[in-house]
Amino acid sequence: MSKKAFITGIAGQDGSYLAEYLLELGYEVYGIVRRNSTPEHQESRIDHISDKINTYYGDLLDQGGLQRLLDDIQPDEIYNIAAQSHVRISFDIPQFTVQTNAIGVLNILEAYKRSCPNAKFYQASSSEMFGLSVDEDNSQRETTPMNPVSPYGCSKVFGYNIVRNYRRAYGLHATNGILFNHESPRRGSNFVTNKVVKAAARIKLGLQDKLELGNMDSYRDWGHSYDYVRAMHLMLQNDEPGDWVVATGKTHSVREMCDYVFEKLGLDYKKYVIQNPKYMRPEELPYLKGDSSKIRNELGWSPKYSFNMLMDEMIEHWLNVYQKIDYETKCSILDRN
Ligand code: G4F
Repeated sequence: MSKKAFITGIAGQDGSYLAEYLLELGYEVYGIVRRNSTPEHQESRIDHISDKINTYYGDLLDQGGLQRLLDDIQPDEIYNIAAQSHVRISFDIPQFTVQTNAIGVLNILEAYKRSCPNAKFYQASSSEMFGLSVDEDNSQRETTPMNPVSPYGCSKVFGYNIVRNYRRAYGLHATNGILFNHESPRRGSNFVTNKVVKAAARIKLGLQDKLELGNMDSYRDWGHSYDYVRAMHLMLQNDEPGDWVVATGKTHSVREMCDYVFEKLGLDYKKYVIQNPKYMRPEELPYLKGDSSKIRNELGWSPKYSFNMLMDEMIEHWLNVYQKIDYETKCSILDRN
């Protein structure tokens, strides 16, 4: 009999790659999507598999609704990937961020404990939890103290700790993946990698002339979402639950990323990129580089994508999208600029 997986945030970047991956492995896939007054594009990342998966409206803030679904579905594996995932926006909407990312985790843990305690549970924890902490060898790992610098980071620390608490207190197979930044062509356009790649492709094709960014001197450890959803699945195949860092072990500044992307398109980023304080954060996390030795040694995970391969895939994707647009759309984009 095939295994059943339940995914919160199934319509997001990670949810869509995870759903595809689990379908390939023969899983029955279920997931929830938040109701939105503008349905267009809300499920665009999962349109191509919509006839193979089962989606429902649901929300991490509605514990009763989550419990009813888990009662009915009785999944073998639960992946809690839904979140208010934008760090800068968490300064604008801190209460909503904490409700969703902290209380929301508690809600789904309670529903899981009551409805299907024999299932395995994955929590999307984040490298943003480390904040200002860096070990002496310039890396962050499972043992690095957590010192978050954003409402988002603080909310994720609660989620991480409550998962560990439920694991020990109730003997649940509840696991944290501490994922460093992970990107793809499906990344939301207001995260820095996709914002830069889309703009560079448009500048190359004459559809845009400037790109406004915030802090260009922060460093991130960027991997590919596809590699990271494989890690999520691996963690739940382990007999014991635990906490695992998932990272490439390489770090680049936003400036270096811009340099790579624009140069790939034959452009000099310095001619096009300007800094706008609007995109700066009230407090910045300056440096992330993950040590993922634990998951590599214990579970045999390793990434297939390098930083260059990831960026190249994103560049190719957006060049294709913008090269295909017709004359009328091109004129309207130029008007908007
Ligand atoms: O792409 P970002 O918005 O990602 P950030 O803040 O690192 O968060 C992402 O990774 C976390 C894992 O560590 C996840 F938990 C979280 O959900 C999310 O997926 O920003 C990356 C860096 C930051 O230092 C930011 O200040 O890019 C800098 N940046 C510079 N200009 C910008 C911009 N970020 C955005 N979003 N937009 C800019 O214009």
